[in-house]
Amino acid sequence: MNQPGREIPNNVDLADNPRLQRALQHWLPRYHSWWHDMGPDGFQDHHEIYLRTAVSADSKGWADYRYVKLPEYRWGIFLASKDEKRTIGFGDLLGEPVWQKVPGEFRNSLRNLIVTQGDTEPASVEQQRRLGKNCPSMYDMRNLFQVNVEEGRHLWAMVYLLHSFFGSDGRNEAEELLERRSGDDDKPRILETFNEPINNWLDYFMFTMFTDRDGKAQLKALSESAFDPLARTTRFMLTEEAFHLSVGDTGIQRVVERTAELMREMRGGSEDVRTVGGIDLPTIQKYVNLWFSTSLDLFGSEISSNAANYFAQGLKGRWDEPTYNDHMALDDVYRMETYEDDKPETLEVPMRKAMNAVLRDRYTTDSELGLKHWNNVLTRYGMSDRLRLPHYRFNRIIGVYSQQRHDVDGQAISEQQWAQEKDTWLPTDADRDYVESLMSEPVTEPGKIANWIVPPKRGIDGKSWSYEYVRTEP
Ligand code: BYC
Ligand code: FE
Ligand code: FE
Repeated sequence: MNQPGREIPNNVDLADNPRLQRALQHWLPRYHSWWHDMGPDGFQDHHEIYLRTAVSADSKGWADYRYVKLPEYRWGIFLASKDEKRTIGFGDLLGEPVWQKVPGEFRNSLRNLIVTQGDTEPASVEQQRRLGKNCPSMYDMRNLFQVNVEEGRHLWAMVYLLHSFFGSDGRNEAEELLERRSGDDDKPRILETFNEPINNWLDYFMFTMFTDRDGKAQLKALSESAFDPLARTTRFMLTEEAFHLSVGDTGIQRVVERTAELMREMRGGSEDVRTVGGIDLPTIQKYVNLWFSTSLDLFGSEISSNAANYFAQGLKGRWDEPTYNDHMALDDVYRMETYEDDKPETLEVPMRKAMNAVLRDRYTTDSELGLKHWNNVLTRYGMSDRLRLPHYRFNRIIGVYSQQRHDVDGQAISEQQWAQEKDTWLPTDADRDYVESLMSEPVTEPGKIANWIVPPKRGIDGKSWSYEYVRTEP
């Protein structure tokens, strides 16, 4: 740990940056002890995992694969390559050169954005730390750990920015990122959804499908930032994020396929697929309803002056900002359907104030793609059932729809109707108990798979899915 510059894979000239090295020297041992305490439970010392490690920012060969013990994973610091001519792409400073340092007047806002982003990364590792113990296959276990180490690296990415550009405040924030704990009463993680433990694999696949996808959306928005080091850091994070999303998307697809298979074996009879150990479609739909709605809360309020300021100041843009025509967004309005005293009402919100809703809509389109994959499976099995996203007004805790109950179609309903029907829309304790009863034992033999899911189409790094991705020391 004497010269982190030499040991840490990076493309930020760490070896020639004594100031950053000194800051990291203090933080790294704390990171390692956090990982040891809060990383995957029971897989720290005696298991070697076949993992991908980022080793450069070259789009062709940015990662390599090898067996590593989790604590020995080589977390690194990578930024996408620099474009010397890059200018600010939106907001009041449109067309000016991007910043290589943090302008004093935006320091607090930028720090808060980076801290909020950074906080979710270790939070997700903490939430998922027990899932190795009830995995459906060795392949899935390996993917879980892959996601976990990369979320650890995403924390490093944000800590790199805090240490490099935010002085002693930044160093303090970097410490606190290791002190908050998911679900802790005194020092919880910042955003709501990241304080719930994830104990079963249906929740896990939904989380990587819907909550990691909020990560993708936020990173897309931050990768447009006028603060160039943030833009370049988040751009590289997105290359890793794609795999996290595929874990969720294909994970649910495999669950749906197993359900369809079991139903076909029962010859479409009226029998409950639970009697043969499958996860019934109504239960899957409830989990979709839950995870889509709680992930929408992560976008913040649909009407937000924070969001307007971030956009005006060039700190946070839109998903693929260059594809928009008007980068000022001063004249447009966003038509928002709300309720005033139970009557539908359309608010005309100035576009900049509606940027959280704009990002949420883009996220929704992206989520629909996953739903299409799952429904294609049902079509292939000749089934007429379909899974769908609930309306964005359903089950909201944050934002303009949180004041009123809504059903899955977005209709306003009374508290009493909600109480009567919510168990048909959201997983009940009994649903959870059932799902978890399927996962009481891990399946860890190569080539074996739990009964409630089908194997993936292919494995990792050109290997078969039944490859020995996790080796145990004798
Ligand atoms: N829970 O104007 P408003 C990921 C706060 S996931 C608790 O509505 P704003 C990942 C808000 O902070 C992506 N508090 O919201 C996924 C504000 O407080 P202050 C993470 C909340 O600021 C899986 C106040 O309410 N990245 O990477 O426009 C695995 C009023 O806020 C919540 C980011 O989030 C909530 N849900 O937007 C691993 C990007 N929502 O400032 C990783 C950075 C709002 O008044 N963060 N509040 O004290 C942001 O861009 C914004 O902070 C938010 C909120 C979009 C989160
Ligand atoms: Fe991440
Ligand atoms: Fe992720």
